[in-house]
Amino acid sequence: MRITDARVVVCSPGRNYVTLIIETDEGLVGIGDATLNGREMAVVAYLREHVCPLLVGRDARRIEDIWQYLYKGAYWRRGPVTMTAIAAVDVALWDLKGKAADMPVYQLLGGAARDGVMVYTHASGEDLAALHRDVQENLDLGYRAVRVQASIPGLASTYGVPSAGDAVYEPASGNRPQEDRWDTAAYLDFAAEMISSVREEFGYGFHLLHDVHHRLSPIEAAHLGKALEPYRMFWIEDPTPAEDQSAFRTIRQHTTTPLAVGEVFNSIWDCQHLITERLIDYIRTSVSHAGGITHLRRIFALADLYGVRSGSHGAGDLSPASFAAALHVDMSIPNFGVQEYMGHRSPAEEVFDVSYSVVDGHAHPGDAPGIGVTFDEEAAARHPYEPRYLPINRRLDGTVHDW
Ligand code: EZ4
Ligand code: CO
Repeated sequence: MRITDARVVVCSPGRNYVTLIIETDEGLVGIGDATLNGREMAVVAYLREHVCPLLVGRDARRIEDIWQYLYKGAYWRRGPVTMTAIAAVDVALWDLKGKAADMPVYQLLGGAARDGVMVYTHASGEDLAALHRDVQENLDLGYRAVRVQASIPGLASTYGVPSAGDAVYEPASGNRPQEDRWDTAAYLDFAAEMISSVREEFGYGFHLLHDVHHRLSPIEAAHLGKALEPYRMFWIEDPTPAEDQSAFRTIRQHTTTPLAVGEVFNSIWDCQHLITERLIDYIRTSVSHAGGITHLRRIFALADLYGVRSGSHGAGDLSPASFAAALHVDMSIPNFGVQEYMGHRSPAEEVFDVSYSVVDGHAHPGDAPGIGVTFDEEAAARHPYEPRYLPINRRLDGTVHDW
């Protein structure tokens, strides 16, 4: 099965997605997600200029060889742009392999290790009453795990709290990012109040998660973890910027609140010490940002050796092709923890036709061959790319703060 064409399509059906399409001489077509939120066109150029021309003529069945060729062969290794591009190729090749075998990808990965994949959903609100309404709605929909975020009193805007009824966190800001203000003290006081209010209102019959978006120092994160211990969190996510893996040792020494990190990681080397020194409980690397199914499985296999479970990133900026690929991995690994599920903003469904389903808080990839997602290029052309950035975060004195 030779690759005859590899091309990249950028579209914005509800938000921006970059999709790699690989065609073969057997008439089969595979797709992979190459979206890197706010830096989309960098991956487009990497693929178009440096990767697609190298794919044409190659044997599409040689997934591992092509992965190594693109990773080791480039000399310049790792990094979000490179690894997102390689991920898109890898997922498209797994999609093709599944189609050639007439099997869903999870069957090729060893088959179902569980009946379905527990997902966690997002609940948020401008205040605690609005957050509680959203939590109730999600529990009514059958979700068993809920991530809660609410606007921090006194700050003009809080990331992760979309305007009512919307499902996108990035403000429509055109060619420049919006600038938000951040106050760690206000956040720390409010976070404990928010989490305790949710447990008081709804009890302990579901898993409770919270995302810190890398905004605390290690000792501040330790303080938060300790403060939240009574509320039996499923995890606190991204408590501190994680390029310094040793920072987690400080947090770990002080709290039993489970820790999750890794949505911005792109390689096994970003989490080697976090895993082997048991500094975290969940590794959040995603299929589309951490080198595809091939590399993500390697990360999860390492994590399994050390009792660390998966908890892949699954926000709406990861396209339906990415979410589907994640579900195939989640279904088949022994150390699955939870899968993030934010859903996709309309009209994504015009462009991506999916075989996966989410029922009672559990997702299943479906049994269509490959990853089970088809991409409609004509529909995509109706929704052209719109530049959009993640916001910048500044402290009250104007200093640029961590994400
Ligand atoms: O900020 O996906 O857990 N989810 C998150 C997301 C991320 C975006 C970044 O592109 O933290 O909202
Ligand atoms: Co996150």
